[in-house]
Amino acid sequence: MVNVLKWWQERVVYQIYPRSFQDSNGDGIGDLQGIISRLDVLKDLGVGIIWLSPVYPSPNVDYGYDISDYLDINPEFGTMADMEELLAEAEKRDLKIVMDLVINHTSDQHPWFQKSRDQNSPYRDYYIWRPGKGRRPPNNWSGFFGGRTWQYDEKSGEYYLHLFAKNQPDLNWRNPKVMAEVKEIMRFWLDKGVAGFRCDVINILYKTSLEDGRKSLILTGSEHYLSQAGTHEILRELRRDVLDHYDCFTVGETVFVTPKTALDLMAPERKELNMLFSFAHMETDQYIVKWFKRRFRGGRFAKSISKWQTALPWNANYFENHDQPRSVSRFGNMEYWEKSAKLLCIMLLTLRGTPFIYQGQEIGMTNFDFTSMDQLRDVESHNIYAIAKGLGFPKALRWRMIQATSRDNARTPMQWDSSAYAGFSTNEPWLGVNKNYSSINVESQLDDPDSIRSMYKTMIALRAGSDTLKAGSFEALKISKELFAYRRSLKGEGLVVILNFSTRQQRLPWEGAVLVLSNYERQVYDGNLEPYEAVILKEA
Ligand code: TEU
Ligand code: CA
Repeated sequence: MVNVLKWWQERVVYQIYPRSFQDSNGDGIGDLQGIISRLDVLKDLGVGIIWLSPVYPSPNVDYGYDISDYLDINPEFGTMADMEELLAEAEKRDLKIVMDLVINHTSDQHPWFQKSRDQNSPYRDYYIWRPGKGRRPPNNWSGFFGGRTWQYDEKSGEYYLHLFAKNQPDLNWRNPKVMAEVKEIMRFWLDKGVAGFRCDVINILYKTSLEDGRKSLILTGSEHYLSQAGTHEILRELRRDVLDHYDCFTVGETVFVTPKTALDLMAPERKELNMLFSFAHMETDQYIVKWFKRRFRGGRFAKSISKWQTALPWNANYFENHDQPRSVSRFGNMEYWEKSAKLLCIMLLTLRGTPFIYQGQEIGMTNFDFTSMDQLRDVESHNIYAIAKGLGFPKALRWRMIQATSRDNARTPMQWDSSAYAGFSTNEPWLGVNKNYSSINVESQLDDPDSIRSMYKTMIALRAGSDTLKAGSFEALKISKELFAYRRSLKGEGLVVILNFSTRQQRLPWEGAVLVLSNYERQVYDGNLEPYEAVILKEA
């Protein structure tokens, strides 16, 4: 069974947000040489694939997710030679590199867009330009960052569509020239030895209609572009004409998918994506939208995770990334910081599917300790703060919304050691370092067998050596408000994982099983679980 797994199913992925990972030239911005200098510590951790958030030239409105040149490297991060060195150094260590493919939109500074502003340009139809309706935009759609989705361009005399920031014009995927350009971009990177792509908001590429949408608190108009037939055709063509000609994989970032629409995007027989990130489990602690927080409950989280573990033939499992708050602050408990971080580690590495670890998660990095908006850099956070202010939300409430949810929670510099700027840089970084770097950092955990990082290293090795954890089936055994138990089984071996998502002792006896591992000092499992205890049991 296990030898039917592909290498991207066997390996663990580590996501790097290059701007905040390691600065090598003292400009306060992470870069490729910085990443190269840290490859050995990633190899030591045991990961097998590195996903780089975008490293292409970008005006940094959305810090790299607004791309102005797909075939080069952001000079802030280094040169193409540095990228080629990174690929070579990674290969020496048997580390695969995966790039971030952002093809729903470009930067408004991309030459294609600048040329398209001329109505007679051959690039006009690379984007979605429409006349307004009188003085109103072409339709009533709302955007992912809040606010409008059409920007009027004086020079062009028309509006252009942007589902994200106004500096991120949507590409027109009805245009075969766009398809041809993107195929070349993918081949360029695959020919350099890139091992695949994380595909940014990949299920919204094709807009079936530009009609007004049904009014929605979340996204007015999304029924016209979410997982449309045209998008499936695009994904199948990219797979057939490009991806299937390389030993590579794709993981789609797919918004608002259900198990059904997810299967239509990633089931092997569909020949579209190899796997995908769903958001359902990341929405169990919110009301309607992520800015309105709801008390986290392990049981709700467990129910959502279990549903997706059984709904798809393969999962891309994650608890945090560059868009999400830190998982130990959100799903764990700061009073049980170490235990709850280890519980999340044990859960992530024992679920069925490819585990994705985000930089800093392996040492229990926490949400930021900023005290005001002027310390934040994220365009989404500033947009939302301005909208909330316009709606009359009190300042304290606005700030609490941002503190709990801002993407900058995940983007503070990687905490390497207790020296100035946490060893990330020798100068003031582009975004403030969390002051807890003096106690939460890689160096203080590297050689500590009881550290969170050591638990990640142990669990990555345990998974690597276990056909059951890699290829076994998943079965939920118990889900209560604060307890989650499940079984992974393969060829008669059963591994039972029991998680206590609470600050109280819980009891769940399990006969006929021996303790494999706990995040507490324990020789045997007596059915009692300490606060935030996680145990793995092997059934006889
Ligand atoms: O994110 C798409 C997206 O939907 C996110 O905005 C998400 O909804 C939210 O931020 C987290 O719940 C992708 C990238 O991951 C994000 O960094 C980019 O800003 C966005 O696309 C536009 O490229
Ligand atoms: Ca730098």
